[in-house]
Amino acid sequence: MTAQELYSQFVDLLQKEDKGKAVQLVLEKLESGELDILTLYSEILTPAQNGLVCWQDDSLCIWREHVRTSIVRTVLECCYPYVVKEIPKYRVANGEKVIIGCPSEEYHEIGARMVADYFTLLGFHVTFVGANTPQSEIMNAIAHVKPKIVGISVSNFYNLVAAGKIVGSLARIRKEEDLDFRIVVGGNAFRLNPKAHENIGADAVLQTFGDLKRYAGEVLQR
Ligand code: B12
Repeated sequence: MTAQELYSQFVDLLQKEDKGKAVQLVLEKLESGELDILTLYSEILTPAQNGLVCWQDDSLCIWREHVRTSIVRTVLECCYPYVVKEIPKYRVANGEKVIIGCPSEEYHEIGARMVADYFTLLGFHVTFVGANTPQSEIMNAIAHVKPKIVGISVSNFYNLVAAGKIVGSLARIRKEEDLDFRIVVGGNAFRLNPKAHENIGADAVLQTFGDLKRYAGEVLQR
């Protein structure tokens, strides 16, 4: 079965809100080796999520978006053993630490969650602080974890201001306390605004697994 066929089957199950069969389909394909994590994330789950469109007058759409996202979230969590199993295929790091999170009021978490798994595949130790995390808590996590990379995910354009404040504070403590970490950003808000990462002072904007792998290789070689 091609990735395109699997995508169609998966979206059909999402539309029927059949969580059991959606999870089963993915796990069977991963177990048989017909599917790998990168194909699943980039060619099936990401387009399935980003293909969701709600029109303003559709009262059935938003709550259904919640249901579908929750099914995708379950699929992601069930896949974690396969993420761990595939680390030897992609490893560039040796347990160096990464923190991934989203600013306050940013409730879109699937992109951030996938990126956390991308870093795991690359051999990093990942601390996923998740959606809607206050700036003070992100700072507390950094003081405790002492990461090599901090990743901030922003989907909604309006949360770029909050992301900018976090990046500004991160850059300040990095300088004041002579810490050695990179600040990377990603997500829909940066895809639509190609200069935004420069304006808020992030070290890099990354979106795909390929971007991450190349950047991680450069950071670790320094
Ligand atoms: C699902 C969804 C929701 C769900 C989210 C549930 C959840 N728990 O995550 C719910 C229903 C809650 C929701 C709510 C809202 N949403 Co919404 N949502 C979406 C939708 C359809 C899919 C998002 C998604 O899951 N994508 C899948 C992931 C895997 O893709 P991704 O985020 O692009 O991530 C990839 C890369 O960008 C990258 N990446 C992501 N983050 C990072 C971080 C780093 C560090 C790196 C390196 C890489 C990286 O890696 C990922 C894998 O490839 C998008 C559509 C879209 N095109 O984005 C709208 C969208 C993001 N939502 C939108 C809006 C407007 C809203 C609401 C304001 C709607 C409303 N009126 O209430 C609220 C806001 C909530 C809030 N305060 O955050 C707009 C945002 C537009 C804008 N202003 O910028 C979008 C674009 C829809 C649209 N076309 O209008 N939403």
